[in-house]
Amino acid sequence: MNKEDLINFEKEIEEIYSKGKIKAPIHLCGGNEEQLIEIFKEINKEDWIFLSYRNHYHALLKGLEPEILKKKIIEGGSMHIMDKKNKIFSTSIVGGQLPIALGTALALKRKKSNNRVYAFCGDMASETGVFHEVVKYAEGHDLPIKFVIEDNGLSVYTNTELVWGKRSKHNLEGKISNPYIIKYKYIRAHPHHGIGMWVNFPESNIKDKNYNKKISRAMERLGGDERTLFLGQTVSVKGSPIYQTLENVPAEKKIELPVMEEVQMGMSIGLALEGYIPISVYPRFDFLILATNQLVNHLDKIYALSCGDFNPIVIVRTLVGSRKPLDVGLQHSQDHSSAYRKMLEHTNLVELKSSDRVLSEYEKALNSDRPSIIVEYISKYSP
Ligand SMILES: Cc1ncc(C[n+]2csc(CCOP(=O)(O)OP(=O)(O)O)c2C)c(N)n1
Repeated sequence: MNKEDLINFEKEIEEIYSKGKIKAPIHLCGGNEEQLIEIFKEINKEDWIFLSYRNHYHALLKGLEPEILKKKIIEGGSMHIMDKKNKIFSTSIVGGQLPIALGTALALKRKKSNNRVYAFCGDMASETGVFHEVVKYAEGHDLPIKFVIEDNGLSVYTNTELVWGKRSKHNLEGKISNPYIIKYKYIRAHPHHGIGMWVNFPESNIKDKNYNKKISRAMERLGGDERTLFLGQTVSVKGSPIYQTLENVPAEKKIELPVMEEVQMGMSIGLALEGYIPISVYPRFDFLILATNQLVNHLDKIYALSCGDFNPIVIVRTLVGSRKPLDVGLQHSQDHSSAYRKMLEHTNLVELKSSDRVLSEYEKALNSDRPSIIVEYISKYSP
């Protein structure tokens, strides 16, 4: 596959997507042909590649036949292209590929194989705790793995450097000389996902036109309480549905966070110990799973563990992605409400299935003497 082949492949995908024929998110690689072709020169047929949701060029350069890839994309599998023959693994959970890549590298070493592992990830993923653990282990055990950081400076709409505060630049620069790491400038010629134009699906089934309007009103109401703070991904950067619901919340109450779901839950508890009521936002229930340790072992149990001395009130807001007409896939659309109800004893969980209960449920959560999880449904959001 040369530069032109890659560009033509993506042009065709863009064209199909623009007609509403791919009912799932796609992430385009356009603009990065030369950089990726260069990196793939050292990757052999028998090596493994581990990827994120943005994987089309990588899969093609690894050897996946364009027709097979096209079919997978049209069927809605773009965010998790997998192929055993070509040793391609990808996931739409940020950083999810990294520990799996590490395990495969360990297996190759134990088998005395000459094959290697290449794990690709974004610059935000490269700043997460899991990245540091995985690189440290790989270095410490001389594993046959390389990490390729695709540095576009952004995490969806969030500026990776700014969101970590003043030490971020130092961290990123420190990685350049590491022999386990390849880092290159990734040009974002397209938006994070999609093609930069709104695609209408004729079978759109939004019935509850007031749903997100009421959520915005509820957020405004919570924002008016002096104890509240709002934290999470995309709470203060334009572009996401979450941001839209928080537009009327004062800017100084919103704390934009890096991708660090478990830390976010712990921070929310810590803020609550000092009397704040954090509204801790998780854009998908599937990402809240990463915060389950702090949620189940701490937030839910601190009241009992401290014999009622501490009673942190946190309002967790999470969203279930849609399956129809846009299907965001198995890693972005799961509703784990019943499983969480089984795990939680002290925390209320509310599934907001219709707009009539939006205001009252958020009001209840604000005045409750327990933490709350409020589950919203993206399929009910109007554009
Ligand atoms: C665990 C998890 N948290 C949040 C998201 C939402 N999300 C999807 S892509 C992305 C951006 C990650 O940034 P980076 O690692 O720099 O990747 P890139 O900008 O190259 O896509 C985020 C936050 C997710 N998919 N998984």
